[in-house]
Amino acid sequence: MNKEQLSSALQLYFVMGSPNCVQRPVDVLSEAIKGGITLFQFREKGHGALEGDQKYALAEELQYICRKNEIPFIVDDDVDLAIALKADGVHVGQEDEPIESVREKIGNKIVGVSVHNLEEAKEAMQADYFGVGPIFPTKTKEDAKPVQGVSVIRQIRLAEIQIPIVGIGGITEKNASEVIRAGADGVSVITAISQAGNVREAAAAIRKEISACSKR
Ligand code: 3NM
Repeated sequence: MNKEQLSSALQLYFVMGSPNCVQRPVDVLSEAIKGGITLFQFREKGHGALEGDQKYALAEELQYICRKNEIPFIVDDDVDLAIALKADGVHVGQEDEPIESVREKIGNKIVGVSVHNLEEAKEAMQADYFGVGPIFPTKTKEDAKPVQGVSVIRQIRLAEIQIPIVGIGGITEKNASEVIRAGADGVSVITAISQAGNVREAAAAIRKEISACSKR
């Protein structure tokens, strides 16, 4: 996947694991795909998260749904799982494995890195994309850094760093366009899709907002 294709795939990046769902994760993912998500990250974290064989089995099921629908499948944090599943990529945080070692293990697959300021972005120039957050208040990540709005996205763009960016944290249909206008290629969303009464409609509403103000 080249940079243009990745930028396009990042438009509506749905992130989820079983603790984020009120319905069955396979149903949530299937409905989110029908609503128009463009990329998926399996993030099995938080209270009640599956481990071991159960985590692996759920990852396989979700990857199968992604493959059938040509949605790239990214694994959060767990580089060994990403390699075992031949996932399309992996996403790592600042506290996870360093990007150099991830890159060495995973080769030319997609590597995303969470960054919270310009300095971290400059240290992670081997990344294929940056996840910048938390943009808005979120209840999903217990150890989230302080909320900073869209300012870090603007700073990275002003520094003429061209790596694709997704904003994350508290993003909904109502505020997604602000993130794109600040210079992001897309938005990463957990709760606004995974816990919506109608998952398909929630995804479609966010996708519509992004398409309306996209640079393309
Ligand atoms: N990472 P929701 S915020 C997984 O700031 C994650 O890096 C963040 O969930 C960061 O869409 C976050 O439910 C949680 O707010 C996003």
